[in-house]
Amino acid sequence: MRKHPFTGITQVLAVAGIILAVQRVAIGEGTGGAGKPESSAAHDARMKWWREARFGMFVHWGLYSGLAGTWEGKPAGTSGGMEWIQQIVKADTDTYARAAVPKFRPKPGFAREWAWLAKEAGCSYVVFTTKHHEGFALHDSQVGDFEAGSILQRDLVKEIVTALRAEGLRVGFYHSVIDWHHDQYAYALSKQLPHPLKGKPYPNGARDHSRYVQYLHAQAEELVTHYGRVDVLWWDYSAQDFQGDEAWRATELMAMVRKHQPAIIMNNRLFRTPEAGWKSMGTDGFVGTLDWRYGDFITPEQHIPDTGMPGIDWETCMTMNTTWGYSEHDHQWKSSEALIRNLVDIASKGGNYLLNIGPKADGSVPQESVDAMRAIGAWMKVNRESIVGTTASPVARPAWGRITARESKQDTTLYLHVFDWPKSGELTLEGVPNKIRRAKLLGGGKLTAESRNGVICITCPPNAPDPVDSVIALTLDGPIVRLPQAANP
Ligand code: JFZ
Repeated sequence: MRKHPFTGITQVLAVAGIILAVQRVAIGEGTGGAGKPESSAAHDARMKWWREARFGMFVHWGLYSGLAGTWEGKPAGTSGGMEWIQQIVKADTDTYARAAVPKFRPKPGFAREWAWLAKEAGCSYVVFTTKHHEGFALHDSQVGDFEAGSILQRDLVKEIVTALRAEGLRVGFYHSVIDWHHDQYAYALSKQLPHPLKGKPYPNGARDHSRYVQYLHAQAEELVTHYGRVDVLWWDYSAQDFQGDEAWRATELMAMVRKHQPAIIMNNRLFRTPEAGWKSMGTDGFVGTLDWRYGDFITPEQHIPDTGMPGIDWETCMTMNTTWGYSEHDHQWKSSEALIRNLVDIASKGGNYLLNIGPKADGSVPQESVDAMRAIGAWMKVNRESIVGTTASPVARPAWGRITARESKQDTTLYLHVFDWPKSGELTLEGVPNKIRRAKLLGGGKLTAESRNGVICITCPPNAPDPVDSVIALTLDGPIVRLPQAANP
């Protein structure tokens, strides 16, 4: 809710303030805002919890959730991101708001259900949309009126953060720098970024993009100062032709966030350059390097990289059906088997899995997503130690599944994730010469393991304990000797 509307003299003073701020940047103060480069040790310390977490829940929720993929009584589509519905139907923001606002009715206590679900599934963190491309902010903002404070007299960000913290979950804010509502967002500056009015003249005359950027920074500052510790900032997104300092004053934006939240972890989507890990447009191509000034991790979307990337932190975000925001028309749900195996595949390559739910307008979670999260949770209850706190496999990917690892000074535990249980009654692992200490099945049951001609052979019961993924914890002496052919799968 806007408490101090800019009018008359205050507006003049505010604009003067902006001009002064811009001048200060121009003469050097605040440029290269990240300051001194961070040491590797400091970076590792900051990334520690995130690297251990391996599994987070993503939430896409906004006005689009109430439209549910339907515009004027007809499906806007049956697959793909329905949080883009304003763009799909090319609605201006007033038309969109008139249709969507009356439908967005969060029920009391909705956020606790999200938190319980994430906790039950075994997630360590939750990243949720504080504002998506539609421009509607879920917090009670003082610098705008297209936000929950003005429209619902609620602070939904506060409700969500409170619920997540109560379950001991880490908190991440997704925040869109693309904005289809703000009347100074100069969409004509980019050919590559989406906007419902793209190709049309600005309906309100010339736009001053710097005023939008001022608003973007002000809302981001509210988000990182009003809600206690924020663990992740998940920016979205930039294009080759519009990105970084030019589009968002990104270096300054990141420095401001870091000033208030020194330990925060941010993604790479304020930029679209090789230094920020990007190959080009799209969300699957990444170069093998990342300069931390542009983000702490890269963000493969709907895609699991073929191999891990040594030295680069990454997080695959993925939908359970094909849309991020709720759609009543999308029934292409992935099986819980596929989701569990994705989590394992990602962990075996040293990445994180950020799995999305798209709650409805009242905040309730679609039953299919509740069921899937619970199925993952049931698997995690037995097998959590093979995911949380593990590292990428030090040995090549076996034909029967995946491997995650936990190394200590004295020994190494390899978690053998068996997707295809051996019909022969024997599971083999090649290329690991270490002496065997013990083998056991997670969930109970000792197994015999022996080394024959340098091949580890584990005798297995006839039926798979878990048809999705049975995990054998194989503990070996010392560190794993990484053989040249055993490159990280
Ligand atoms: C973005 C959003 O547009 C989408 O709605 C969702 O929030 C997802 C997690 O992130 O998706 C993108 C981002 C970039 C491209 C495509 C989709 N791109 O560069 O082509």
